[in-house]
Amino acid sequence: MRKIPVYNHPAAGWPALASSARKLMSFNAVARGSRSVLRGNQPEGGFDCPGCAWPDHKSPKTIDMCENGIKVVASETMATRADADFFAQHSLKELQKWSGYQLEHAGRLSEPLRYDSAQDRYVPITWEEAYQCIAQNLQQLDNPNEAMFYTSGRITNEPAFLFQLMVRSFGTNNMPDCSNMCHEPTSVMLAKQLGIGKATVTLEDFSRAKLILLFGQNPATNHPRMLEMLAHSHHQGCRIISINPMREQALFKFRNPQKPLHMVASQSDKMVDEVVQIRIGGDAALLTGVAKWLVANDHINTDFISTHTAHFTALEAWLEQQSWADIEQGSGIDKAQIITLATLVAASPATICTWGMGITQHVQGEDNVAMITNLLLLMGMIGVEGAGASPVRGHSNVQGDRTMGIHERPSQSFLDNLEKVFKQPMPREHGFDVVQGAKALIDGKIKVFMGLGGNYSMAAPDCKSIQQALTQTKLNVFVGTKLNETMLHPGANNIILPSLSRTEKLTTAKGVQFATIEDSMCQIVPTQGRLAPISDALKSDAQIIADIATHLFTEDRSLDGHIPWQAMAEDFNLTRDYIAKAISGFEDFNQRLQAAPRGFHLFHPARVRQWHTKSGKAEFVVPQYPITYGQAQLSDSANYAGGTSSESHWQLTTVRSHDQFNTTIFGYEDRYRHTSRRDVLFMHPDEIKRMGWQVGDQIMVTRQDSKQQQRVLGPLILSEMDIAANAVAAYYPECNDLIDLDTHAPDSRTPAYKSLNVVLEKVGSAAA
Ligand SMILES: Nc1nc2c(c(=O)[nH]1)N[C@H]1C(S)=C(S)[C@@H](COP(=O)(O)OP(=O)(O)OC[C@H]3O[C@@H](n4cnc5c(=O)[nH]c(N)nc54)[C@H](O)[C@@H]3O)O[C@H]1N2
Ligand SMILES: Nc1nc2c(c(=O)[nH]1)N[C@H]1C(S)=C(S)[C@@H](COP(=O)(O)OP(=O)(O)OC[C@H]3O[C@@H](n4cnc5c(=O)[nH]c(N)nc54)[C@H](O)[C@@H]3O)O[C@H]1N2
Ligand SMILES: [Mo]
Repeated sequence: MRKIPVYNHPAAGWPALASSARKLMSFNAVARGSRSVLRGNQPEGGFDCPGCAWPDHKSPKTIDMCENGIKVVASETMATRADADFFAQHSLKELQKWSGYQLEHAGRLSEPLRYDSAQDRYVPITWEEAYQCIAQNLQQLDNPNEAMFYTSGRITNEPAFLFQLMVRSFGTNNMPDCSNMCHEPTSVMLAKQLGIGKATVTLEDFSRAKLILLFGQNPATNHPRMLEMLAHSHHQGCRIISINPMREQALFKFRNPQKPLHMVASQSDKMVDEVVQIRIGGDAALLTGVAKWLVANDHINTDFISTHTAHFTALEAWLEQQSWADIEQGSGIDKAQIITLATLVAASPATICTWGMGITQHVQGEDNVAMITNLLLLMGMIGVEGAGASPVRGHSNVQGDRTMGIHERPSQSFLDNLEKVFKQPMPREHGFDVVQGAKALIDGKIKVFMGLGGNYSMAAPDCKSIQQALTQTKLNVFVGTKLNETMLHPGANNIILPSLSRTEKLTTAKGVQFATIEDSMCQIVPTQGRLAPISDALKSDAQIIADIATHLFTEDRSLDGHIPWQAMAEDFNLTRDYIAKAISGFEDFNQRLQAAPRGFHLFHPARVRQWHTKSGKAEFVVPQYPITYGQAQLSDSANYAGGTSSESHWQLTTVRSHDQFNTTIFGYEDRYRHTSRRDVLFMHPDEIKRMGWQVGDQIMVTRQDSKQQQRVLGPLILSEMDIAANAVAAYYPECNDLIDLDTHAPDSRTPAYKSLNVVLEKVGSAAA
């Protein structure tokens, strides 16, 4: 086997600090950015990092920020502005050709803008004109369901609460959000199995765990502060195993910026002990093998199962039917290795399963989550110290936005409460999620699109069709901090509203406001920006929503009358008092924050073994898809038109580089994967050799979608990576047009971004 270039250096450490410093400089953010970094994730009076949703480590003496958090802050705090002068210089036609990197570096949006088709440019507009245009267009719709309101998970709780209230007061539940593309299979399955769709662990559990199974996650890049926790757990004697088609090199050694010896004497902590290098989409098959062995060999917790669970016999019967041949084929792992893993699970008194997008973004995403939960239930690992389910959320407040009611399928009891508190009817019909909304947009059924943050058309599948559909609407409204691709496809009217970022100070007539977020482990944390806003023209997300509501709900429509929009935007304590009345679990919200300025943990029934499920017990669930699903799809795809030999059929997974935050591209360097470009296709060196190809070759990627249409990307440049056989990887979002709107998990409808069957064809050689 050929040697793959490995990243032998520890993760984090000096290269990370150097990279952060470079980033602050490249963003023209040194003074503003460095001041704000010192206040990031600090217990009192600072802001919660707008990066990922990993909880704060609460050590008051240290700076609890990571390299990639600093990049996000640098991006927010940059002094350059994409202002009227900028837009006067660049037509939309020109900007449409810009890369994500260029758009990101154009600077902060700093005044309200509307698109002027005569000049093909964005031009300034007053806030008042913008609000009137929005209110008029919404009021003129035949039906509120002709409007759609997207949210991205950066938005803090208070504006999120106001947003869902405004949208529902208008009369629709059309509220797709980034969760639909992210941890929706987790939310759906955990709710079904445990009664609540959230992590059952806290950080303290990580200190006590004896075994951590890390599924489909790359924390060194996406949750770097988690490395510190993993290193700590490892130091306490915990075994950590990564289940991933890739050997993510940065998971092996960690240089902790908080430890002086690591920085000056080149020491490092160890983290992951082993990698189970499964096939793409092979997780449910692997877990089936583990569960089958545990049940067959009586290594399960029968007391817990009989007291706390339902449907064990159905799972047991199903496990019996699964053959080891299918398990091996589906997972790509041989029986002996699966038994070794099962033995570790059997011996562990405290097991945490933690997971990311490698689990959820598959057609079998819900099955994967179900099998993880099944494993924890078989072992009685819910509601005990050091154990449990730890889905690691993406955006810093994606979990909180959901809790606040950003949901296209709200529960009836949530709506009942809103009606009681605000004394007006709320729409009951389910709204559109991301893929349904995109289809409705493409079918011309959506006349007004509004995005509160995010970059909908790049994050979703079928980007080009969505962008084309956006040009057919009556109005698109974007509330954002930075220019992005979705803003460049104007409908009849197109408005950009610049919002205050999380690091900036929010001062209202009622004084300086702080907001709150909910992290991945149900901790409600206050966040307060300190920096002077980049422009006086900015408004907070909450103020923008309140202003739209005030213009929208005129006497004629008289939907309003009971909701003090302006007062809530000016005084977040008042908003929190309403949240306390409307959302269960938030009783005495303000008082609890006063008593615990660092925040508080939301009650989590499954942690105390209360099961708010259909059966009143924790539920085992049998997977819906055959465990060989991914492999069967792959061999089906061998019949593609365009495929020349079975060897050219691959599964493609799409991942984040070390230098991006979702669709925001900070730079081109993926340090841990040895590349400084984004148009790469990663493949194992043995596979490159098998194909007779070379590193640097140009490869076209073709995918036949569910409507038998060919989607083509490339050429991409072949690059080496230690990745499973038959698997290739490339970067999101450049790949997103390969993905169609029909390839998704069945209930959550999360697109299968992580398992795409593709045909590869060499179109040019390295030397050329
Ligand atoms: N710096 C930075 N931080 C971020 C983000 C960012 O873009 N940049 N994004 C935020 C968001 S919104 C999210 S959701 C999270 C995402 O955090 P992650 O979930 O870590 O993100 P991904 O890069 O999508 O990759 C997940 C991992 O899944 C693996 N994988 C692919 N297919 C499979 C499979 O079939 N099975 C298994 N077991 N593994 C597989 C890949 O090899 C990769 O290691 O990070 C958040 N934090
Ligand atoms: N192929 C592929 N596609 C994927 C994924 C994948 O792994 N592979 N991952 C999916 C996942 S997990 C997610 S979460 C989605 C992400 O989808 P989104 O959340 O839609 O995307 P982002 O790139 O995070 O959005 C960035 C934009 O948000 C705006 N913004 C930033 N901060 C603020 C703020 O404080 N206020 C306001 N109003 N706006 C702000 C800025 O204008 C910025 O341009 O992508 C999904 N798409
Ligand atoms: Mo995400």
